[in-house]
Amino acid sequence: MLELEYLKSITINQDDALLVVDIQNDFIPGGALAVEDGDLIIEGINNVANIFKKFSRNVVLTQDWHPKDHKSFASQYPGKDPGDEFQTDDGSIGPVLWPDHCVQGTKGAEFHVNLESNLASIIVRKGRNPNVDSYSAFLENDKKTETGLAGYLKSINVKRVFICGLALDYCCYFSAMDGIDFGFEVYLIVDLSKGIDLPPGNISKSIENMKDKGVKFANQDSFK
Ligand code: VGL
Ligand code: ZN
Repeated sequence: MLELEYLKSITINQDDALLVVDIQNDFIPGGALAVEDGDLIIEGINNVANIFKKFSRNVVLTQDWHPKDHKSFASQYPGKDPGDEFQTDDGSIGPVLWPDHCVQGTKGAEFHVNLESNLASIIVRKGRNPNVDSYSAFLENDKKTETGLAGYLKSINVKRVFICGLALDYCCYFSAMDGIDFGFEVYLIVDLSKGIDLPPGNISKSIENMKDKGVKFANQDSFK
């Protein structure tokens, strides 16, 4: 694994926001698109979210929120299986297909019961267009359609965005990369994020790309 430098003693203020990505039943062991050890980060996320609640009040939750016929689901293509490589020309869907997950209004789409979702100041629901996936909390996968989060954060003067959650190499990763493009100072809280690693090696590749992009790295003890 890549050697990373972790920032220490980060003091949270009103220019900061915490972005908690997709802590939903379907991404937790037992769910449709389970991320290994996804349940183990929830307590730490709550702790950090309470620090943000106190010193910045800006806690953003994202919720993957697909219609039941979403085109990222392998079930939409006869003969295809979850994990199969598949990409539309404009990148709206892919690079792989997923099992049906986080369908609007289902148990799998709900936040995990242990997540203190009452701490949220705003909840961003993404992946609502059946033809376009949205890994990033800022931009859908067509790389054109904004979710509105960047504008919201700018309007309340947020400069630094701290990202944690699921999955490290998809929604956390694309949120971090887009966050930089939108002009934020972006931190990934590494030990409060877990990845899917599909295709294999994807987690280290994502971390490498984030580092090159200027994303900084923290862990849960950085805030104490
Ligand atoms: C995610 C794959 C499909 C994520 C969402 O939250 O990282 N990954 N939908
Ligand atoms: Zn999804």
